[in-house]
Amino acid sequence: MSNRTPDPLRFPARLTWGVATSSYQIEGAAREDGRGPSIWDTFCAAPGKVRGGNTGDVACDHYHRLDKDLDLIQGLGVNAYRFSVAWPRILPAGRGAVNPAGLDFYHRLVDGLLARGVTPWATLYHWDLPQALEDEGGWRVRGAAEAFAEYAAVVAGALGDRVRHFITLNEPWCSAYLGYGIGVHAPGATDLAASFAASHHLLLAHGLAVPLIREQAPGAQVGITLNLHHTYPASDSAADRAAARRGDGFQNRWYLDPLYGRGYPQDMVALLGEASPQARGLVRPGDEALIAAPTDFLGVNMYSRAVMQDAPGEGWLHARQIRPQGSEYTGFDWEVAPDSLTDLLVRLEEDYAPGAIYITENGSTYPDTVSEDGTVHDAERTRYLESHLAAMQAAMTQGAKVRGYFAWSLMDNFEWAEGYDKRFGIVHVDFGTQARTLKQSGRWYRDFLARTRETVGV
Ligand code: IFM
Repeated sequence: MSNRTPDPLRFPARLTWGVATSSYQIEGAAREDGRGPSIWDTFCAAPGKVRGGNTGDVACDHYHRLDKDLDLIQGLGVNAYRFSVAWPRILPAGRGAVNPAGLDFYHRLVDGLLARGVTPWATLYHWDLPQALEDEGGWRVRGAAEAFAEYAAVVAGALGDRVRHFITLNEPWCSAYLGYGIGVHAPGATDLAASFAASHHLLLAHGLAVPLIREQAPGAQVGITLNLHHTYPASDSAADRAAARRGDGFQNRWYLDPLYGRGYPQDMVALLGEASPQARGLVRPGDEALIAAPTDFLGVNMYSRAVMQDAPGEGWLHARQIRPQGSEYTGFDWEVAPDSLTDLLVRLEEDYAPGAIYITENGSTYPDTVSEDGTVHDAERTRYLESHLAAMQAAMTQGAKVRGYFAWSLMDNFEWAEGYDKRFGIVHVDFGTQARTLKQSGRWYRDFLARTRETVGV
């Protein structure tokens, strides 16, 4: 943990302060009201893919506990809530017939938020691809991008009179690389070329969707969320500095460069060789212009940093991420590195100048338990939260146009391949009883927001 003293945290007025979740991680009701199967239903059903054989069938049962969960959100004093829409609830077969019951759930969610004075932020894709599209090749093929554009237009048309903030994709790096490259996420493929094909089709999906969302929801703010790691060399050697540059290319520039009109980074295209979507003829003339469709904001999901060391012959990147000694680590073994958030935000401003930056996820997992006194004493998460808010504040004083922050996550939920083993919530969930308990970190966030509201207004 850094030695920074986070207090007093002082932010300007009119920032967005929220909590975030995603559909498959919290909703449950996996087979209700006409929802079609998603790649995560299939992945969870395959033996050995998810810790403990856990699934999102019930998750936090949010689908059935909507009103109480909205009260919980309101009680935190946030002014925004970031959720995701489950594509298979809206278009059970991925495209074509719209399922009105699926849309109805999000109408109730959005209306319920607005009635409580909370601004809805809708993410359109947080990894639950309809299985019917995966059966056609999934993100490996261009058809998924076209289907996503159709779906985005349906959701923006239905909700856009009340939802004024749309995020097209959440963390396309994860969908592409974890899902198609190393197989630890759905659909579980292990093929480098497929993962880079997927990354291109995901970016294309975003680019095709942006103008359609604008058409259906005039005046709405549209952006994309990336998971970014500021990248550092393990030593000052030229080799390690080059490894850090490659790590940055893989994790950050592969997405940022085309989104901000620079096209795909040529050093990475060369490194990928035959596995690149360019070599395979998947990047058609005009695609890069579509991907660079102007957006209103960049969503940044930040959890840690990457320290890279040169490793000739190791994987296609010839680099490895090292685990720095003497650092603090979360329950996921992710290094706690708040200063890297400042570096990241300042770098994004300098290199890409997005119209606005929102931290759309930031948080940590620890093995929390409810003590006998009924409290979850998660001091580490509270420190994590405080230190990262201080890091965001530092970046703002250095000129980064950060306009909001969403804590990940509102509540403990289905943490993908880790099942229910990793808890990221500021609200504890007992998955046996579905009891929700505000953790100390949640109380801290609520009190911080109340102080901020008093001093500058939220
Ligand atoms: O839970 C995930 C979320 O779905 C995407 N970003 C990272 C979180 C923690 O792993």
